[in-house]
Amino acid sequence: MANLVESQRLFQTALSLMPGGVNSPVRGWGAVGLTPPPLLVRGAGARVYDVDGNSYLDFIGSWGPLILGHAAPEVVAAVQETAARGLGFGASTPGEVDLAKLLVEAVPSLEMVRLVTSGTEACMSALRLARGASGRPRLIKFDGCYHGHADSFLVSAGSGVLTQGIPGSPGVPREIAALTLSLPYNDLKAVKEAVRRHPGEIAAVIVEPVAGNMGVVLPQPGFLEGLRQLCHQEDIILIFDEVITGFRVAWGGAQALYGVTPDLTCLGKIIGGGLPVGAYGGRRDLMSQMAPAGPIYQAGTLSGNPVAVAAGLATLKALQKPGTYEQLEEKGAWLAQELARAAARQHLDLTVNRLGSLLTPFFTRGPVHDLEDARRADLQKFRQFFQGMLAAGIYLPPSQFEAWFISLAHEPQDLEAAAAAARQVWSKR
Ligand code: KE4
Repeated sequence: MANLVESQRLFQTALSLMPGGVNSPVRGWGAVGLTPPPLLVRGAGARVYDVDGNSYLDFIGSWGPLILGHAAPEVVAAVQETAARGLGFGASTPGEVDLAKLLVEAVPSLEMVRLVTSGTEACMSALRLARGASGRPRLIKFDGCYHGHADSFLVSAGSGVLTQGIPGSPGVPREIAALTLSLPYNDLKAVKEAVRRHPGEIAAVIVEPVAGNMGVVLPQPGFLEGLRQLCHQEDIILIFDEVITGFRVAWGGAQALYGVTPDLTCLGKIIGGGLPVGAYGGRRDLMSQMAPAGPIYQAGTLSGNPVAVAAGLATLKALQKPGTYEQLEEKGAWLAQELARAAARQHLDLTVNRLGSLLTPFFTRGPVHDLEDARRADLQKFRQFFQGMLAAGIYLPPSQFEAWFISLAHEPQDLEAAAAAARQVWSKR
């Protein structure tokens, strides 16, 4: 194991100052039974460096935003140049007009868009819009999908598939949770049954068009199309949460790739290039109901912050280079295949789900099409793998139920190093 003396010291202090020593739970590494997590001080390209001087090949990429890799020169330059002119004004700026224009031109569902500062804010606001515009209270989401930490989304599936949700966290009132139905991902039949049971009460269906928060789980053929058709028939607002997939799986997101256009879309991560930017948008008749154009309220001091917008614009402009998504596809396909081959050689049960540069190796046999399948994964095997890879200098998401993010900065030798480390870890089993 790497020397983590300084991380240990700092993390002990962090533990006394911040809950679990972190500012977001997944960073606590509880799921992999390792403390301290290394405290990182620098990133460059595909690598990150911790406070003790150890370096790692990074497959988290700040949980998705850093599709260009760490400290991409064009992004750093745009941030420096913009910040030197002021860090924010609480007023409209040319940069946010440019970003809004780029998003509306790129993402099929966007006729209008509102910038916010996180994916949570984007999803929370899209839900309020759907409820405000429809006058309906209920929401359908899917088990294993995560849409940020607003109350209505922190809901576990009820006891029966079709019973109303129960609070997924203390602090979420039962009354709020009861308005959310959480159904199995890819189960269109369950959605139809839920809609039948609650006629005229469902404001929205929200879905990660490619799930990333139970590990990567792909939509089965007909699932997204079926949701689109059902929502159209029942006058339910279909929301695609593309916080992960937006500009990750394709320039126009999963909706462009699968040819299914939602009524509203939530974005985040890549559109901020590593700085705090989220966005929600969609049909003009819906978005024009948001204050101050309409009566539905949402606001934010740092929404459209010029420095964050500059990072997002620089990142998106870099992604417009020809061949970008072909490169990401090639990198993802190669690594997924090598992991599968290495596991097969060791007769290890492994299912690798992948789309483009997003992938998750599940320590299980057989397909993973929903949360129930994902939960069959052997978490002890995942934990051993994670620890072995970390010892080999490969920094993976510290949970079986997260996605690996490959960036344009991951060179073939970096992917080979990760594959070689996996072969090594599995040969020692
Ligand atoms: P943020 O509020 O964390 O910016 O976005 C919430 C969110 C919304 N929708 C999707 C599909 C998301 O994946 C996320 C956040 N993703 C997690 C990682 N799975 C962020 C990492 C964290 O929570 O620290």
